[in-house]
Amino acid sequence: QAKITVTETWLRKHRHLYDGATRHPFIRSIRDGNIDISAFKTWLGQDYIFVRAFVPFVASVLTKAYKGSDDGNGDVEVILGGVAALHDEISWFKKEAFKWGVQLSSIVPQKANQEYCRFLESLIGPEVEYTVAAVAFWAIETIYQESFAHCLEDDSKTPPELKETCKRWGNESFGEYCNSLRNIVDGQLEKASDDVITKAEATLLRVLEHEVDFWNMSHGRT
Ligand code: HMH
Repeated sequence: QAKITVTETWLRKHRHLYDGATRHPFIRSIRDGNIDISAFKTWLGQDYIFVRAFVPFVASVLTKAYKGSDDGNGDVEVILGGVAALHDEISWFKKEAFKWGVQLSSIVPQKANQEYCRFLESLIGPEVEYTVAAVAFWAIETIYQESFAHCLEDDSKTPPELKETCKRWGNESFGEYCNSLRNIVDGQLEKASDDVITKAEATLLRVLEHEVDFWNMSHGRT
């Protein structure tokens, strides 16, 4: 029988908050087909800003993976795949914004978004351990994967014009990528000090809170 991993323990312990991030009313409204399109457009414009701020953060995780030097597990390649996907994602946002008539150049980041971007910046510096930054990265990607995969389940009523968006994060290969990130994180946590494990868990909780606030913002609940 496989050993229970650290991420498994955390997800069990924080299930309520985790479900709050992955089964948010915004996501449920996409899944139920009663999403308010203006909320979707708000999310689209705000997420474009978020993803741009996400790039230097992911680059910092890549740098830390490389400097970790014991990269026998291919961490650098997995994270590099994430960087490449972000390049594609930014083009997608531009195309999608055009399709919905959302003017990206005039988007002003809302408070929840600003705070989330500031949080990402706080994780970039060299004083933040690779393990801690990698936990944030894994959680950020996985919340989107689980949220949008939920909108693609057989019994979902997701509007056809939103399916492509859901597939962007909800598709199987993005799911496999998230699993690779999880394996990286569990491998790191296995050999981490108690101090780093404590910091990493606190970081996970902050990511979950920021994600809930981000959905709330899109849903017009702030
Ligand atoms: C707010 N969280 C947010 N935006 C994203 N694009 C992702 C996670 C996944 O990349």
